[in-house]
Amino acid sequence: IAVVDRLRTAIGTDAIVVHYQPIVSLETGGFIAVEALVRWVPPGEAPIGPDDFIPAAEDSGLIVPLGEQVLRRACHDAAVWYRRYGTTLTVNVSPRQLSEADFAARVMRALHDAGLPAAALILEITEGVLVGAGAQADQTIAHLSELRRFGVKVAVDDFGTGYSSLAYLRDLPIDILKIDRSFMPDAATGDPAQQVALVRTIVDLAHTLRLTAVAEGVETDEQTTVLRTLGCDKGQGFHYGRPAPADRTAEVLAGVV
Ligand code: G
Ligand code: G
Ligand code: MN
Ligand code: NA
Repeated sequence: IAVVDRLRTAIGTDAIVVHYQPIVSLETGGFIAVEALVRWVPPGEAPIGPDDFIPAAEDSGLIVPLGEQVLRRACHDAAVWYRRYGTTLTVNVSPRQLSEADFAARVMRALHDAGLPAAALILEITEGVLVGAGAQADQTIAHLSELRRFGVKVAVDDFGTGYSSLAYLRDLPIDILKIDRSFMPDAATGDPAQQVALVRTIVDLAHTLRLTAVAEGVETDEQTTVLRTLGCDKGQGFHYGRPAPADRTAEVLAGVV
């Protein structure tokens, strides 16, 4: 059976699972947020990662109900974490979801039903979503602007790999830049001084635009030290924690493990 037909059957069932990866404050070291990352676990089979089904979900339109399921599940799980620890939630959204006429209403309903305040939610979009004139980009910008008026924040994911111009970054309704993990300094792959200078440039750009800088793909203590020195606000990566199921994440946040 084609992957799309199998996925269609899985949506709405507990074969769609949401894992959470911690995001830390580089100032305090504390876990301050989690990113929701979807997995598909067909009964009796190995889990399938998002890279192997999100593209098909986007092409087929299944990303709309799938994304809604992930958003609702994640808001529900995060509501208790937010009440207990102030942990915020960041959720990836696809261009297709953002172009739905009722996108903002769906997000507000998910927040309301979960009892999660709008200020506890961040939506992650990719640079491409906002770039380029046209009705679709206008619609997306209108949705994000509306949600921001309620306190929802917007993060640009994988920053530095796309095509956003400085004018877009200045003018668009965004709050956070997530620096793509390919920019993390790595002695094995290049000139350390140049790598660090590049990260510094992105962090300074974020701050010049009054945006929060989040480093992705942090895997070592050395990288953490560099990021703190550069004044990067937050970090995410295997060094702080891998994506984990909700029950495990609850234990990590509680300090049990
Ligand atoms: O979880 P990693 O573990 O493999 O995620 C791979 C990619 O899939 C990431 O780039 C992430 O942005 C994307 N992704 C993960 N979960 C979701 C989701 O719920 N919706 C969308 N649109 N993308 C997701
Ligand atoms: O594109 P996005 O940032 O939404 O995706 C997060 C993806 O990055 C997930 O696939 C997640 O498993 C992966 N990831 C998270 N932390 C690290 C890390 O430290 N190193 C690497 N190589 N991948 C990571
Ligand atoms: Mn992301
Ligand atoms: Na990313």
